[in-house]
Amino acid sequence: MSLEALKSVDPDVYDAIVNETEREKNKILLIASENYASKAVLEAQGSVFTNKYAEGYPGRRYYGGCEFADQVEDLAIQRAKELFGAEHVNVQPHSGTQANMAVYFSVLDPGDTVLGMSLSHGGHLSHGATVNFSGFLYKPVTYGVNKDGYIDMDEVRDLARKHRPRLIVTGASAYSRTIDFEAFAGIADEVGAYLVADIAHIAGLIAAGVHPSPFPHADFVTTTTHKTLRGPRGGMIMCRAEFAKKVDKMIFPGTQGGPLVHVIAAKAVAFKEALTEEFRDYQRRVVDNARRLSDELLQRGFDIVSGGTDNHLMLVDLTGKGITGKDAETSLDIAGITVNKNSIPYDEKPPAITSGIRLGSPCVTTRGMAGEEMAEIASIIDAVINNSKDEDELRVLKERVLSLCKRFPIY
Ligand code: DSN
Repeated sequence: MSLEALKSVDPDVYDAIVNETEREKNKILLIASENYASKAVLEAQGSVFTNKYAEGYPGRRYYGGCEFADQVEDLAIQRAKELFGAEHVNVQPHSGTQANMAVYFSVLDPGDTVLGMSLSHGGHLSHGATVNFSGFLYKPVTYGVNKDGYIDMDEVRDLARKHRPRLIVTGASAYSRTIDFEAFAGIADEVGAYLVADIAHIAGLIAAGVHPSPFPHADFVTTTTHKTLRGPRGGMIMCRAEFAKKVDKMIFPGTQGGPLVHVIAAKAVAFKEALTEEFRDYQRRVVDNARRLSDELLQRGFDIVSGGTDNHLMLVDLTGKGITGKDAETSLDIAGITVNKNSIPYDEKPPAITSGIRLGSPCVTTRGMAGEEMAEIASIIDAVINNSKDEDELRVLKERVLSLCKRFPIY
């Protein structure tokens, strides 16, 4: 995209964008929740739809001139329905947390009990973390993973029977194993709870059929659109038809004003891309690459929580390596590999330090990297962790990263 106007009006922001482009080009991005959106998605998101107010829904707006906004929102809705087999779709949430908020507001009263995965075991802020609205507006009860790193469905059932939650939310930000939506639905049915599946991390895998679908098991399915789904930054709610009116009212006017029509246009583009065989193949490669990276790290003596991965991410437990997640993140970044520090289950270190790092394969797979490159990345990570304080060695390793990046250009 040409940035000529920006360059002359605001050289500071122009420089930041150029620098960010270089960063994304010359580093290996292993943040599990990130991806490279396509040029078509970027163009739609950077379009004149950013100028448009369109409060309301297609055909029922509070502003004139919404005919083309209606067109892109209808396209996004129809494509999402096709992609996920959803009865009702709302593409207006600005984020995954806002999607969850609208769902909770549509069926819960303040003080109701919500059962979700503990943030410290891989859950998400909006699943009942005490620092989030979901934790202070509702009464959170949390389940975790067992010592093997797996969600223990017996524990979930016991907690549900004991606390009788009005809503159970499943889904995670740092869980590398398949989520059994059917088992969650059985527990929710038994205790009379609504079931929300937050599929933000694995939406692309589900769309491609490489992870089981939450449909028809969940009452509500929420997601972001920018992770494995590879669309613009944003959120979405899917639900049974019976909840359609309540959900729509809780997005607008309940918790949001005007929708971001330029983002909705970009969501429509991403969903079109996700309906292709190329995308399904991409998701299969995402999972293959994560598995290969995990295997290569295991062979080099790293501990992976749960011993591996079924999806796009893994949690590396660095306890045995004598380095914190924070320091590993810093040293890896010096060598050109971007990751995030992450608490591991039963972590004794605080969240700002942590004993682990989270690695994901979506970005490197979008660049076209495959098995051999996963082996090379694991070898570089191993060398960084073993030489984390040796700046000279980290600079040498950075050359290996650069050479990989040059072979797999972005855009
Ligand atoms: N913060 C996101 C992640 O990195 O997983 C989840 O919203």
